[in-house]
Amino acid sequence: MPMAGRLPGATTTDQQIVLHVDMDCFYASCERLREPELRGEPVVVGMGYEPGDSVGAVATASYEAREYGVESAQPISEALERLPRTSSTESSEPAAYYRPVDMEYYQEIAAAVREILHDLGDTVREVSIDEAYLDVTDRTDWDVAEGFSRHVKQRIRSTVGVPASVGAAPNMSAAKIASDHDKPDGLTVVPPDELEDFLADLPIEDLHGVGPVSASAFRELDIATIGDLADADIETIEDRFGDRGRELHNRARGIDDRTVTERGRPKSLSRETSFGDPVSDWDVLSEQVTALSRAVSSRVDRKDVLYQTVGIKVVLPPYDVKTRERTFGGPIDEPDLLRETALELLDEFEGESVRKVGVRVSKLSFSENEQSDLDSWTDRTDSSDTGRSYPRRGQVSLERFAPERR
Ligand code: DCP
Ligand code: MG
Repeated sequence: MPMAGRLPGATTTDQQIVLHVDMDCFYASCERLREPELRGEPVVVGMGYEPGDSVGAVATASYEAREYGVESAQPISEALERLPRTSSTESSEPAAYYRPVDMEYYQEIAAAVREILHDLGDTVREVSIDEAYLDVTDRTDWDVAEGFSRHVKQRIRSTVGVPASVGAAPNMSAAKIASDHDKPDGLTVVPPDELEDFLADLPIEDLHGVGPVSASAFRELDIATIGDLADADIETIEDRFGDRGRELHNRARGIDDRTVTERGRPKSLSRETSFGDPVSDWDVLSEQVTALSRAVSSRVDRKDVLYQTVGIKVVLPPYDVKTRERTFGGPIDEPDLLRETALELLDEFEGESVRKVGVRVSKLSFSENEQSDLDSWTDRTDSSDTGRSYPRRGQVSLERFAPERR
């Protein structure tokens, strides 16, 4: 089926090579990393499955559990009906291992994955804890893009130990579809000259942004595949779906002019160091924290930002993440106080063997002219901060609250 021609004047990004990386059943894979007995078994990660709990939902399920119809966002009661807990059944009946959500641990694994992505992509846009777009245009070429994409997967697998699916395409929309195409452990490369054929026969739901409701609305218009949408009359689509319809119509035709950009304002600024071998020497640890505090302070200066919370992260082998923080009475920029606070928070870990240590400032207040950047070790959602400016260093009286522990 021929695809409708490009819109006159539409710029193309055929020169781009975009990778989309999405981890497979991410939370379940993280659980398998610290509990290898769970490999190959049905695993459900969620809340509310303990006796006496009444509500809760599935965060994710391993592909083995998905075969029984267990899926993300399902009420946990329904999951338990489909697949009871291993401990509550005879060994011959199908059952799943249930594990509670442990965000801090998943964030730590996600950070290790991100480190690899930033190493392999020129620009990385993180869209969720387990998903990112990479601009790799200057790192590879279409004739070797498959090998490059495989390398990304393998590096994540060998360094961090969790499976990823990777899609490569000339634009973000198609890369997203490609990474989803062959999950789990998928690898789908769609060079520009194969894009039209690749998209044509896929069901309309495969287009990102088309959920069950839009899909049935499209079907009412006899549009069942992405190719059908590509061939559809733009006016009909715009009448029914508005601007979003125009965008989806373009994406169906392989047109998506977005370039991969990093995200906006960070929620926190941090610096961390990993040790090849765990370190328990107190002098080494406190020197590291001093150096990291200085590095964070200079980042704070560059970004012209104030912070209200100072925190440290200490990772004990293999991925046991401890965070401690202290929140002050108002926004500050005080390098000495930052360093002293970080060192005081570190005290608790004297004598521990440490794999990684980090210093972070959060509860940020931005002045008007900050540069956007990506430097937090947690979720990096765009902030809706109003950009008010706050008094500069020395102008704020510091009223110390009891440390907030978590
Ligand atoms: N998640 C959640 N609640 C949801 C959806 C997702 O808590 N309703 C969490 C659990 C997932 C993680 O986010 O592991 C990543 O979401 P994905 O949609 O990428 O799902 P998975 O990685 O689990 O599975 P897939 O292999 O389909 O990517
Ligand atoms: Mg995923």
